[in-house]
Amino acid sequence: MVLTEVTGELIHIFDSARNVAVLTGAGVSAESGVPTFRGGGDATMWSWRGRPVTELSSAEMLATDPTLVWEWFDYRRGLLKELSPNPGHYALAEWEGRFENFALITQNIDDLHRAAGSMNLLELHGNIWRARCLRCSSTFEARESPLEQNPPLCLVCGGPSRPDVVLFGESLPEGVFERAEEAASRADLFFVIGTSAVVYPAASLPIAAKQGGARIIEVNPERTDISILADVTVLGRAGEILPQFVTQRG
Ligand code: BJW
Repeated sequence: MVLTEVTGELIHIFDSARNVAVLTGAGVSAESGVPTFRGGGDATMWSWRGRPVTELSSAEMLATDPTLVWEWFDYRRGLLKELSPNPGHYALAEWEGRFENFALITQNIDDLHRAAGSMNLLELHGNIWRARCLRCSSTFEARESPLEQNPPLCLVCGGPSRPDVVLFGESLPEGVFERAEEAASRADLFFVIGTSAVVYPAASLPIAAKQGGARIIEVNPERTDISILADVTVLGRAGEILPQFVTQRG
């Protein structure tokens, strides 16, 4: 079913759910001004020095030119530090306390869910404000923007670091996907919000949820690869649709 607003029937499904899991992607941050990876809706897309994101955010680029990778992330951090959460992020933070179990799983590295107040967050692809030591593997917060040195040096051993994010061709951090899969499998309601659902293994989570018996609600201005699996696709912007689940309750 395709809708353009939150109906009474959707509110009823929302209110009766006990185990809720949510997968978000770049689209949930689009209304905050964060570019997306593949466009969609009227979102702007990341671009930098005319190079594709798939090349800049790749394990190959990190191996051949780590300085350039840090410059690309420094540029993005400069944009992100000026931006704030939007009503979609705030609605999700508010949902956290409403259900018996609630898991917010994000592919985003921008930290805006946390800035909105979400606490139980599973970050599948890391966080742009963290660095990881290439020598001792410690992770540490690295919030200076612009960077004082490239690469930032490890706070524990002084070794060079890399952004603590999952680049194309890299594996997800240990344990986080397993926890996300567990939450998806036990969900009775699963939201897929603002993601093109083409990057794996994140895109397999709605499938795990469906196999576990969950209803799937997608929120996106456009249909995606996952729409065929969704019980309902609400065509619209996350920042406009998500607050309706709360404000329209009777
Ligand atoms: C709105 C809106 C509004 C607009 N409101 N919505 C199985 C099958 C096929 C391929 C693979 C597979 N398993 C693994 C792979 C390979 C690869 C992959 O999936 N490739 C595909 C692209 C084909 N996966 C990996 O490499 C992963 N690693 C892995 O699997 O490890 C095991 C392994 C190791 C070695 C070899 C093989 C396997 C890692 C993936 C990591 C992805 N990293 C990135 C970059 C992070 C760092 C950075 O930011 O630079 O993560 S890629 C990029 O895509 C980023 C995102 O998190 C991710 C997903 O994008 P997302 O969020 O969906 O954004 P968009 O732009 O695509 O979509 C935006 C959506 O928003 C659109 O639909 C709009 O319509 C919508 N929208 N405005 C709501 N207002």
